[in-house]
Amino acid sequence: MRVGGVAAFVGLGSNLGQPERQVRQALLELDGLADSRLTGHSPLYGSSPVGPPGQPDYVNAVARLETSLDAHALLDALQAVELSHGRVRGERWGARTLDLDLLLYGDRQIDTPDLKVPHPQLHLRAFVLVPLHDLAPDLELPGLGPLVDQLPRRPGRDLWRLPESADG
Ligand code: ROI
Repeated sequence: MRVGGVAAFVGLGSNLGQPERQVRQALLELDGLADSRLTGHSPLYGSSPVGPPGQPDYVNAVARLETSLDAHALLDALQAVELSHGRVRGERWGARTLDLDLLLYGDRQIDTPDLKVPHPQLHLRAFVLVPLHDLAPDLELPGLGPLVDQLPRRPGRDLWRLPESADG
């Protein structure tokens, strides 16, 4: 496979249907995307839901891909993976089996109706910032500056590292 291209970061989140399995399986599927290669991922985290209360805790992680897909083609590919996990687009900010957010696409800033990069909520969400920092501590966020400047000052109780899985 020839890839070469842009480093893209994808946020993974799940809080339904065995969330840890959903996220681990999605990492494998990201590695299998056309014209793309998984070049790393953060540890998995548990997190308290941001948004409407009364939904289960989430599992979150961030993956890095090297891809020669353009940003919109990558978004389409991510949505196909979400659908294969039974994702139904329902209530805004409701529970979901698998959510894949295109967080960053190289150093590009994209503002189209269906795709905004960097992801508009990225700098507000510890469940994205902390795993992104594990993976790429020196990252610059286009239009926002150094990732480290956006990190929460102290670790919150709403985000915790999950143990490595026994089966890798
Ligand atoms: N809350 C957490 N903790 N993790 C998520 O991935 C997540 N995703 C969402 C909303 C509903 C905003 N809340 C979340 O889309």
